[in-house]
Amino acid sequence: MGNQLTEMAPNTSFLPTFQSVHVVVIGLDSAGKTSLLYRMKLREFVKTIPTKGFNMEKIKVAMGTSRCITFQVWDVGGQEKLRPLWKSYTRRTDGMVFVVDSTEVERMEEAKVELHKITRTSENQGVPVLILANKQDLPGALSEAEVEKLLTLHELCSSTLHHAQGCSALDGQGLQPGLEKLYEMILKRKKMQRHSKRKR
Ligand code: G3D
Ligand code: MG
Repeated sequence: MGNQLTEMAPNTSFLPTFQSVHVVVIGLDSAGKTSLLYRMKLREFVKTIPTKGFNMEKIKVAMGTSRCITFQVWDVGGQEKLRPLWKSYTRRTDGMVFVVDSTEVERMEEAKVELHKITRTSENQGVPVLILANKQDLPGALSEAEVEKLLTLHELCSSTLHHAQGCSALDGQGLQPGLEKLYEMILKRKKMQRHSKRKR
């Protein structure tokens, strides 16, 4: 479920380890961003209320057996009037997590527009994106392949590493592999940036 660049980088063990990464969680209102944040932080499903501003948490995630990475996660409100703020939170971020409610087929077009808009801003050129197809525990949830198609991920800029992952904040499935993939994409991008700096 990714683009060519991500598939070219299956093994990152030769790369240096970055201990802390800055990640912003965005997506339409009610997609499950805050629930996912607290599932990652507390390893349990927490009853949420709509996010008016943002939540920030530092989350330690084990990567394989020898690495532990701290994700500094900003969860930003997804209501329409709050979306212009996404730009300021995504500035200088290492990676983005874009969450969709996989049961809301009718809102996929709206999600697609917002995803493409935020990845095209000049500050976010090439910032890796993990697309979380959330609420996989519910009947009728679209698969990650269907979400990938409806969000037209193949139309994202070729320099934007991306990966679609099904998950559920309710039971936690899909989160660990999704975060591992995001971290792998972040390392890959840092490596590409170092290479292009050296060439200059
Ligand atoms: P947001 O932060 O993106 O706006 P929330 O979304 O985390 O506040 O979640 C919105 C609603 O979806 C909440 O329900 C929450 O319990 C539910 N939800 C989030 N993730 C999942 C999931 O993986 N599975 C299921 N079944 N429900 C989920 P309410 O009823 O409070 O609106
Ligand atoms: Mg929220």
